[in-house]
Amino acid sequence: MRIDVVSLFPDFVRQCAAVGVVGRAQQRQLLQVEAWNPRDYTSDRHRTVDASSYGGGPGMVMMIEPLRATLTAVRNAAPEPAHVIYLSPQGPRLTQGRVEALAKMPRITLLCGRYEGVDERLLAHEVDEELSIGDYVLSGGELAAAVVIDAVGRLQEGALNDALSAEQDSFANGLLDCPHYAKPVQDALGTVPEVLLSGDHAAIARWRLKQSLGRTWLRRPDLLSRCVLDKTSRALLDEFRREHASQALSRQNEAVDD
Ligand code: 4HQ
Repeated sequence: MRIDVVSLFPDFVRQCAAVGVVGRAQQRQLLQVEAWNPRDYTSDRHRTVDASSYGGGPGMVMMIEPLRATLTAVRNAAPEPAHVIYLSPQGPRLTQGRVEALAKMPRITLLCGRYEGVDERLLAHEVDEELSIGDYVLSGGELAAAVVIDAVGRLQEGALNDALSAEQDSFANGLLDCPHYAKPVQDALGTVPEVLLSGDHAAIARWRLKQSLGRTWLRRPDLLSRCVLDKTSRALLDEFRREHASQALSRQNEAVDD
């Protein structure tokens, strides 16, 4: 897969994409990330990319022409459709479902805004999709683009050393991840749940699914209401809820005893 990024800070984008799993995916030629600087597509002496906002007020707006010229160069750099995505809080929020769909595309282009953003006419004519990484304000689209590159890059076939690990991710099944433990078994901070040491793979899978269901119910009930649980999952979640309720009761009694 190829990802082109249009940004006033191309080195920052390249550095973000050079580390960890995504960096390795590039070395393995599973992923190609190219950064483009709109300043290189200006024609004035000052390499101007922004101008003040019509209507007045503070802040600058990224102008049409340098971005249009950059996107033309991007399109001409490879035969596949460029599928241009603008990162902004005005878009629908990025989800793992959308990440999985983007990861299957041969090519995407990420447009990063700075200042107050990009001239609306360029967005209307050159952008296929707008995406937000969350309800907060960044100083530019670069970190949002890095989020997309990371989430999409790690899903490229062969990027993860263990092919199963992508299927076990949080959200891959619509649920939060279960707790994880490493050595030592005994520590001042606590002990590892017994079932994980049992070697009983069916019991371990059951425990993990139960924890995933329980944590999703406790921490993100909004996710749970969106997925349909089969009979086994409903039974496991009921078990978790009963245990949670009786644990809450004994905590209450301890508090009274003290
Ligand atoms: N910005 N999700 C404003 C974001 C953002 C977000 C990027 C700040 C675009 C112009 N992008 N610029 N949240 O806050 O994607």
